[in-house]
Amino acid sequence: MNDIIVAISTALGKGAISIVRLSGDGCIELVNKCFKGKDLSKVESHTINFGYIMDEDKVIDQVLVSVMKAPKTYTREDVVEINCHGGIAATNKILEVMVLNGARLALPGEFTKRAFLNGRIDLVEAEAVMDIVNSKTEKAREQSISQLEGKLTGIIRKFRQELLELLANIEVNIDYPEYEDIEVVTINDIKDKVKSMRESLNQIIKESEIRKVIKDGINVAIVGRPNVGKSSILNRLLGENKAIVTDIAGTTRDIVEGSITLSGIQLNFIDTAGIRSTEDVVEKYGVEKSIEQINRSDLVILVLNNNEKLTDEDISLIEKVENKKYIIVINKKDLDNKLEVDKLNNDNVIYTDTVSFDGIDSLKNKIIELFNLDEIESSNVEIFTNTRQITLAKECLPILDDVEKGIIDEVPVDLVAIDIKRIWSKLGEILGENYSDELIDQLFSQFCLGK
Ligand SMILES: Nc1nc2c(ncn2[C@@H]2O[C@H](COP(=O)(O)OP(=O)(O)OP(=O)(O)O)[C@@H](O)[C@H]2O)c(=O)[nH]1
Ligand SMILES: [Mg+2]
Repeated sequence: MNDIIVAISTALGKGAISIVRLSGDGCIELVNKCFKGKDLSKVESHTINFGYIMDEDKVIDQVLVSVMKAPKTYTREDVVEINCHGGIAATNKILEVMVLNGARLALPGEFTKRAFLNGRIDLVEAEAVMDIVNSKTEKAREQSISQLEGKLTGIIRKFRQELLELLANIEVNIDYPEYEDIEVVTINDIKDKVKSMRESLNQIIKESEIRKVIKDGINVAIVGRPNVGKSSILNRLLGENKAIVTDIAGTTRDIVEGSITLSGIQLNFIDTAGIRSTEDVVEKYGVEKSIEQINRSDLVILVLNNNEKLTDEDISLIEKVENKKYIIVINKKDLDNKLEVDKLNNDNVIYTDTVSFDGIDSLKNKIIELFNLDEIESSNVEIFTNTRQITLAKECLPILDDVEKGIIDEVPVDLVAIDIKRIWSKLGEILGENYSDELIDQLFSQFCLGK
């Protein structure tokens, strides 16, 4: 039996409506005790009922109460949603009254966790719920809703079904080899099935890695020596003067961030302190942070000054970013060229002039080209959307290899069956069929309160 949980499900603040949500055995009776209006214990399921939430004989707010009886609810338990007038005081007071009457404050994600534990959704679908809430772009939302509709779940279930059929066939062959009329699964059948499954899984993993940017966006660090124009470039990319720009070298001390959407993908730009050796403690700290940002980013924009000769610091920065995706931006192109471009020997060079905006569009186009952003579509392809899913799927690949190799090496079929069971069980882990409490707690704690 599940206790009654309660949470404010809408963002707390001034708004037209707020929702206080409860789930668990007895929650309808609990709300009924504090409700003036119809007898909620007698109303039909899935009805909305007008009335008042009372604290003893004091009216707290005029409300609409949705009563949803198990099992056709979000959590598969009885659920009540109180729609009250949005506002911090009324909403908090209703929450307090519910707690005083026996409900417990829900943990983040606890409603969705119950939906999972009660078998209404699997783990992939639960993660999709969180992704929808966190979606910042249209493409990210489309991808998450397709996952919530169960497309990926469907594919995994199909793989598992095929594995089960293989196992069943193998067992029949092992247990009753003398029955000739039983459809014999030949070793080649297993090999073909396993091969095609490995190819499909591999393809989904590949697509998932390309499309990871739909959900996570792309983190772009803008780095370079002081005064080359990093902050000016950030401001031009964002279309607003977010970072302070001056002609004093060492203006930016702390990182400045800003986002834009490019071809439907979120780009998170991080402007950093100019990198140079310095004795200034604050600046030194900023420089360390800049180097850290290079390592963390998906793309580095390395800015050089067209009006100065290449320095040793520029060269050492180029070396630092060489094993990452990067674009070299030669800024201040309006000034005389002193930079030895031929020394760079690089295809990814863009010239900019932040005074006239020249080159900023070319820079954006270069980013689109580097990440193939125009070709990334969110719909119609099933993909894994987080590291947990991708890691588990990747763990299946070597086992599938082992099965194939085992067949070629004529390993006894019952040993092959053990590996097939392992793949079946790993795919089940993706759906949350065998999970550890720790993993589940950790996963749902990332959800919003009231979700
Ligand atoms: N002529 C010209 N000046 C520029 C251009 N871009 C930036 N500047 C100037 O260069 C100076 C430094 O610009 P910032 O954007 O602050 O440079 P930064 O790389 O962020 O500098 P730090 O924060 O000190 O590392 C300012 O005076 C800008 O006005 C450009 O394209 N052409
Ligand atoms: Mg700056």
